[in-house]
Amino acid sequence: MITLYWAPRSRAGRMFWLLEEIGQPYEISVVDFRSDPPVHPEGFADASPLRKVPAIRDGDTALADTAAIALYLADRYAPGRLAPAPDHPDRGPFLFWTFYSPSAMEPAMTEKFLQIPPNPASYPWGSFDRMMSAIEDRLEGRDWLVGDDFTVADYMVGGALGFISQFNMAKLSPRQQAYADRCAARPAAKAGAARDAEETARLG
Ligand SMILES: N[C@@H](CCC(=O)N[C@@H](CS)C(=O)NCC(=O)O)C(=O)O
Repeated sequence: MITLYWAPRSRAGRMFWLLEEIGQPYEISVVDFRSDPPVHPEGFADASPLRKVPAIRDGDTALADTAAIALYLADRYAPGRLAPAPDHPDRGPFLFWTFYSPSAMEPAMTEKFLQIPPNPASYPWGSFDRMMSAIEDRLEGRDWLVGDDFTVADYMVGGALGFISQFNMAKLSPRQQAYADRCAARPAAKAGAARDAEETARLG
């Protein structure tokens, strides 16, 4: 059984969507990083060296970070469905877009949120605007980032676009908005959001 280390009102909430896409049974273990001292359940520190959620444990395997977890679960439980096989021509772009979220989107979102002056040639993520333009270009004539179907690359990028919109960091272009809506309309995304809200309400 997969254990999800989860905290309310955190990035771990989006993990329910992924677990619903995967379709494997899972349980949750609650992390309270807002209390002083924080409450870290058994096994959490081992799974998440930075003590960040989300993290998971799956048998003898434990790891953290949304993108790493997404790739691990897709390769293990939905190969060929949520992740192209290692020898498939789409695998390269799939890896690029799966890790575009932690490598470019998250830092660019921080730049935007903290109003750090852009320095595109020096910052590894370019700039917020360059990061968004690359998504705009990639989505031209495509429903999904790689191939003809949803993969965990879309889970990562579509989910991050959802955050950008939800926290009013920027207005999405019509193409980006349609794509983010397409991702959010997936039954697993809706079921995951409902489960996150339910678990959050349960904690009060
Ligand atoms: N890149 C990471 C970011 C994880 C992250 O920032 N988690 C925050 C909650 S949204 C956290 O665990 N903060 C608690 C802490 O740092 O003590 C991911 O997507 O998994």
